[in-house]
Amino acid sequence: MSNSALRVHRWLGATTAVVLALPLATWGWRASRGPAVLQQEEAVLTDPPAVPPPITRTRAARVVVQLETREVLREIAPGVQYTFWTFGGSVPGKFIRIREGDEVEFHLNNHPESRFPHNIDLHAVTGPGGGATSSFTSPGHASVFSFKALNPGLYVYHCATAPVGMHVANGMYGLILVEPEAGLPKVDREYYVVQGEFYTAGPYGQAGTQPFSMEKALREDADYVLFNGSVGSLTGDRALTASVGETVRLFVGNGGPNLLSSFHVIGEIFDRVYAEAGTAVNQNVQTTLVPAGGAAMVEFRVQVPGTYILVDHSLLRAFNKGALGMLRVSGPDVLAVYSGRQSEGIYSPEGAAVQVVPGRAQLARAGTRAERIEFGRRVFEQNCAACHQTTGVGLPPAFPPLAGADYLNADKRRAISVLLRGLQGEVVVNGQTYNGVMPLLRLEDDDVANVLTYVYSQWGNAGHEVTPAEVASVRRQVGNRQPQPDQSHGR
Ligand code: HEC
Ligand SMILES: [Cu+2]
Repeated sequence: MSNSALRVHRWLGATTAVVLALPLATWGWRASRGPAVLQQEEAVLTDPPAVPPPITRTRAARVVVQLETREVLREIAPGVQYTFWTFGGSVPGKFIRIREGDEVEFHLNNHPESRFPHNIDLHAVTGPGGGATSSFTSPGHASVFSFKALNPGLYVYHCATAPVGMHVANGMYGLILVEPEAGLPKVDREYYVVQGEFYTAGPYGQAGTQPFSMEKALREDADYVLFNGSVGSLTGDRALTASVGETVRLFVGNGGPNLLSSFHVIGEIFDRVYAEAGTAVNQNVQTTLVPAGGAAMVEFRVQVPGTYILVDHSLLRAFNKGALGMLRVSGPDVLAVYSGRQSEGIYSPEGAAVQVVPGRAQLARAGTRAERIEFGRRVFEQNCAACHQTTGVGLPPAFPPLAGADYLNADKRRAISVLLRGLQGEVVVNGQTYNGVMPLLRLEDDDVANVLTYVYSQWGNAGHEVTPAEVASVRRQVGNRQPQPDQSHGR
């Protein structure tokens, strides 16, 4: 919507219908001579590997996009749980498809059960921050901004809330396609595949709930390198499919946060690659480089039946860290092109032996101080270690220490209130000034009591016990409600 249209719109809300007849008529008259009034529609969004249908409109439209950020506990590998932060519940987030020239009204909604604020930077946006500055959204809130899609192409979007690397490492990325005015050439199948790597406290395949490891992320030492957010997301029953003779287009992205992808399909040659998802088309390509925060469109015709393996050709990532998917092509043999025996056993994941253990039992309430410390350790690993580090030493100058921290040890009620309300602005810990944002984590009273008792019991700290009753008392004082227990987050 243009600025003047926006003004009219706001004015509409505040004025009576009678007074409005005149300016509306004036605006309609101007519209008939000036830019056409755009037709409005809601964008169809899809979960990977599905892609919304091609756009058939021949004119620009005003497209409304509704995207929700959600934090979900989900399998990253068989028997291994991870709390993913997502755009729409999946990794990568929902696929958005618009057309060059469209005006997009973007709504970012942060689910009320989120623990963190989020925002979105779309590489398809021309404007500071790609939308990030206009879309910072706290849990349970929504924000809206508009942009015009000036350049066609396939673009990455991602969260850009600090610590940015952590939000992206947890899965906050996806793709938005801006179709050129003339549309893309017609193909039989389109799929959505995004690579991203994950950094977990335990090594690849270690069973149980795995927290994010900031230390490993800083070293770029990934435990998992994945297509579409989990080991096996595109294998077995979940393989992509096509029939002999069909044309396939893959919208390939790389969320990173750190690694480049050498994207390759074993047994196929890309007939066409829109390298870096730009406009230039390269032909007859074996492996295409997809940089972190970048994308590519690859197209090929499948001529021979069988299973084709999608990999990052940095091969230990493919066979040992998860970056392996499948495209199953059905149809009659075409011996003139390929005469060999069909076998599926050659290219399959090797992994580390993945053990499956029963899920962790629901936590009981702590009865003793020792239990409180034990339960608190788990809360700490899930919720605090990413920033304050497992050893509590923090990561100056971004994250203050909890180990031997004068700020923490001086005042128990103040520490409780930091957890209940978050903390921002300048704070001095052990003589060093920090000026960051500690997000509000939405923990229950028991979890706050347990985690602080754990923190106070470690690293030479004061040894205080914090009880749920004390937390409840501070909560009444600062006036915020306890979140309801739910199953959707790691505890
Ligand atoms: C996303 C990163 C992040 C997470 C997660 C986080 N914190 Fe913090 N924390 C910070 C930052 C940044 C500050 C300093 C804020 C400022 O500068 O105002 C801080 C400050 C604090 C302080 C006061 C300063 C000090 O060092 O004593 C305490 C206590 C604290 N955090 C405890 C926790 C606990 C316990 C958890 C887990 C339940 C946690 N934090 C989770 C980033 C984080
Ligand atoms: Cu985020």
